[in-house]
Amino acid sequence: MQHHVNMSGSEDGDDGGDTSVIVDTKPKTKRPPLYKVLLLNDDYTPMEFVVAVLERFFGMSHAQAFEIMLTVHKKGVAVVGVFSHEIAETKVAQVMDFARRHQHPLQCTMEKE
Ligand code: TYC
Repeated sequence: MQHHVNMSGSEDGDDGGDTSVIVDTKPKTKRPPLYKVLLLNDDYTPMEFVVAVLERFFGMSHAQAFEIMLTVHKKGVAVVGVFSHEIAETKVAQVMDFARRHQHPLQCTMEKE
């Protein structure tokens, strides 16, 4: 805990000497910002490939992965996870590299939550 000493002279109005007031300040811890990892729909990437991506890189069960894949297919985009900046960057790079190697146009991006 940090203390600020407020030494009042003319403002302390007690006609005596200066008084010291100790004011406690909030101990400000700072949580790191979180980032959403987004998967985007396209017309060419096979559904089963997207399911495999969600299982492999996001630890989803087959049922969970199929559900999220369908959400992306129908809505155009879905959040597939929320991570620290470094982990989110790694996930995006892994997915983009995996898609490129298989010659699928699948897009994965991140944005601050
Ligand atoms: N729309 C694709 C299809 O019909 C499937 C798909 C789903 C592609 C999700 C990308 O992120 C995606 N084959």
